[in-house]
Amino acid sequence: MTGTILITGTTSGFGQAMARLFVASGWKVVGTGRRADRLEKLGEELGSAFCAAVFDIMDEAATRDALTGLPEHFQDIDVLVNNAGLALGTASAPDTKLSDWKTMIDTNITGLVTITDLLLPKLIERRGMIVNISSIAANWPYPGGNVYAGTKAFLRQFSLGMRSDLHGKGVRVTSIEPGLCESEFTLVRTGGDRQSYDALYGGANAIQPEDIANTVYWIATQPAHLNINSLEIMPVSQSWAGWQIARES
Ligand code: 8X3
Repeated sequence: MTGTILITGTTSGFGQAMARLFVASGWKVVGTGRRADRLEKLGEELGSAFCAAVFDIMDEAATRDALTGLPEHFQDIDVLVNNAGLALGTASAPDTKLSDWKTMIDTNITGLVTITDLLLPKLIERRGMIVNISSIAANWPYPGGNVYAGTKAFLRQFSLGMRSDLHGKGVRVTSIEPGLCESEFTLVRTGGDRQSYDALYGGANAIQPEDIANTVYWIATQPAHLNINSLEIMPVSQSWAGWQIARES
């Protein structure tokens, strides 16, 4: 089974790995992002099955223009992968910046909802699929997760709600909730701090972007009568710790 897939955030990490895998598997891929140079390079690598759409997902008008401006043979989108998103910092709530919180909400929620809304008529027409990249942070609170985790919980619940709203229309919706994954995502989260990045991943044998690409590919190629509602994935090295208790003495 092949088709046309639009993947947001293909300039690095999960998105780039997905673009490579889907093109290699015979799909047409629309890859989006803000960094034109990176998309251009990916386009050179992947050839004519890849179409770069450069825009900022936080800009509604730019998103609309980019979608309407897609070449005709990339317009019939069967699968939307909402992959673009970010975490800014792991500080405790009193030590975070409100501007960082708003950037995460604008990107992870407002941007995602906007592109989903714009593509919905096409996805309904084509009995398509939406795959939302959430996080284990949606399901399990941890210190420093605060707004990032909140955005990912929104995403998981939005996915399930969309399934209900699209009942009977043949559109499939999935929330994927990955845990510790080695990608540029964490370098963004640490503000480019390579030492923290290395300390986090050292010996952890974390999830790789290709693992998530394989998962999305598996979901996208399930028979049309099956819907994967949600899928939580961790590396074997990651598990839960106990409750924290603030004692009075
Ligand atoms: C981020 C994964 O493990 O840092 O979505 O919460 S984790």
